[in-house]
Amino acid sequence: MKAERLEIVQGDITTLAVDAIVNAANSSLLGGGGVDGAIHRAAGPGLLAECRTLGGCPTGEARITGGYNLPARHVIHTVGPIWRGGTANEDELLARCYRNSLALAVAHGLKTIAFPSISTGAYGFPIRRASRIALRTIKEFLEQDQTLEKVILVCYSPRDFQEYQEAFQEIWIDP
Ligand code: AR6
Repeated sequence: MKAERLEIVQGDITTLAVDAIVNAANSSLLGGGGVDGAIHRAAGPGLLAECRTLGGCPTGEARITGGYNLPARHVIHTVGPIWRGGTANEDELLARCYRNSLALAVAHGLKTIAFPSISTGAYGFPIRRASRIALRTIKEFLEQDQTLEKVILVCYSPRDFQEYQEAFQEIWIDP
C-alpha cells in the first residue's frame, strides 16, 4: 500500500514491536474479552496492576501504560463507543478515540503506533462505517503532524482487512 506513513495489515496486534499498541478497552480499564483480553494475557499481570492505578477512562479518551511482556513498549488504552444505532454521537466518539490516542503518542515522543479496529467487535459498531472514520481521522491527523513515522491498522479477520483496504482506496487514494 502506497501511503508512506500508513500501513494496513492482517494479524495479531499483540505480536507487533512498535512504540505503542492501542487497546480497545472498556471504561474500567480492568480488562475484558477480544483484543483487550489478548493484550492483557500477552502483557502479563504488570499491565493490570498499572491499569488499576488509572481510575478508569471515559469513552473517547485515552490513557498510556507500559507494555510489560509485550514486544510493544507501551499500551495506549482507549474506550470506544458502544453502537446504539448511530444516533448517540457514536461517530464523533470513535473519531475521538483515534485522535486522542494519536495525540497521546505524539505527546510521549512515540514514532510508531498500531491500532485494532476499535468498537467493531463486542461494541457492535458497523465495520464499514468504522473503517471510514478510522481512515479519515488518521489522515487528518497525519496531515498536521510531522513526528509520527508509522501508523499501522491491524485487522484481525480477512473480511475486516478487505473492508479497510476498500476504505483506504476511498479515503486515501481517491478522496
Ligand atoms: N489483534 C488485533 N485485533 C484483534 C485481536 C488481536 N489479537 N483480537 C480481537 N481483535 P473487541 P470493542 C479485533 O471486541 O468492539 C472487550 O471485552 C476484533 O476482531 O476486542 O471495542 C473490552 O474490555 C475486532 O475487529 O473491542 C470492552 O468491554 C476488534 O479487535 C469491549 O470488548 C475490536 O473488537 C470493547 O469492544
